[in-house]
Amino acid sequence: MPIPADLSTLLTSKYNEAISNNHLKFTDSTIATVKDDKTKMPYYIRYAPNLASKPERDFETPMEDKVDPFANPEPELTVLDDVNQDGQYRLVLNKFPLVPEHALLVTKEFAKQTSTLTPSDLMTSFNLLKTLDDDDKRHMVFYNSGNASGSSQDHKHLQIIRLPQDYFGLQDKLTKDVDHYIPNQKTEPLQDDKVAFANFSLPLPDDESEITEDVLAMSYFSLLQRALTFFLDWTSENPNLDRSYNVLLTKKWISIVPRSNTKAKSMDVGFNSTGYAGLVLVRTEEIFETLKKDPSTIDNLLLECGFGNTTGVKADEYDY
Ligand code: B4P
Repeated sequence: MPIPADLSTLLTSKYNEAISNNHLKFTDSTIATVKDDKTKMPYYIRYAPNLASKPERDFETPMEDKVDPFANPEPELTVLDDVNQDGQYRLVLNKFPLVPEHALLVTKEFAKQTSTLTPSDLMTSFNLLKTLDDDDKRHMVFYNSGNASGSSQDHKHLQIIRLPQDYFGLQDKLTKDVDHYIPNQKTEPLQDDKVAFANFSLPLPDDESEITEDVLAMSYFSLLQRALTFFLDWTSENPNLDRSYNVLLTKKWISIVPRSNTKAKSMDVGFNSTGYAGLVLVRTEEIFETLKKDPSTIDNLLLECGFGNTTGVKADEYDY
């Protein structure tokens, strides 16, 4: 069954209702748009002071003792109880958004956040993008997978947010005017060579009718394969590295970034997938001012939470 054509209206009315009934907590933020002259990377730095008091992610409590907010999501937050009418997914409003109408695509049955995305996860995400995007609004789906990816909930969920107006980020630049292809032994995915961190992207076919489960799955797995090479521990020097990565998807491209840490070591800044599209979240004024003054610092923070750029190096020749 297709996703309801009036999803955008449904989402807006559910969100407005949840706000007025205090079922979700919107956090105010201030935005600065900056550009790193060295990498040409544009950043949206979002400063949300009220998040400073939010508890840190809880890695101590065993999963079975944690409350799973997606097992029985609140009806007041549930936009679609059965997204495809096949018993697989719910669409739920994010209870703690910074961006209005931020929603989560959640599996009905428990699945782990570390599990790979299925063709159906990808197709459903793409169909949501197709239904929600219009001439004014563009959205991005993202998936934080693994302990170092910025994820805090263990129940499988993808997230969908509206991108800032006129946003044109790393992946947009990289895939512009490039035809869709699937990397093979001879061709690598696209990688922006100006930024310090490893990033892998592919343009999707221009003709949306060609974007099938197979196309999305092959694109995702070819990028994932590159990302996972960072976790092959040939030397056993990093026995504690677990497989963490971010997936970013729009109607035009798919991108994967392998992750080494949730938070940078040199500054108290953490990233989820959004950071690798240039959407940076900070919680203190001091850090906000520092990053605004010198946006090139952000590239280094993203590197600290990812891996070094591998442009020009074949996947089987990576040297960590
Ligand atoms: P995860 O994948 O586990 O983690 P996350 O997005 O980093 O969210 P986290 O909660 O750790 O937030 P953070 O302080 O970094 O996603 C879990 C999702 O489920 C989150 O969206 C969470 O809010 C939501 N959730 C938790 N309990 C819920 C419940 N009972 N019902 C419904 N939803 C529930 O960041 C705070 C918020 O800002 C997050 O929503 C995050 O996604 C968002 N954010 C981070 N960076 C951003 C950026 N640059 N721009 C816009 N928004 C950003």
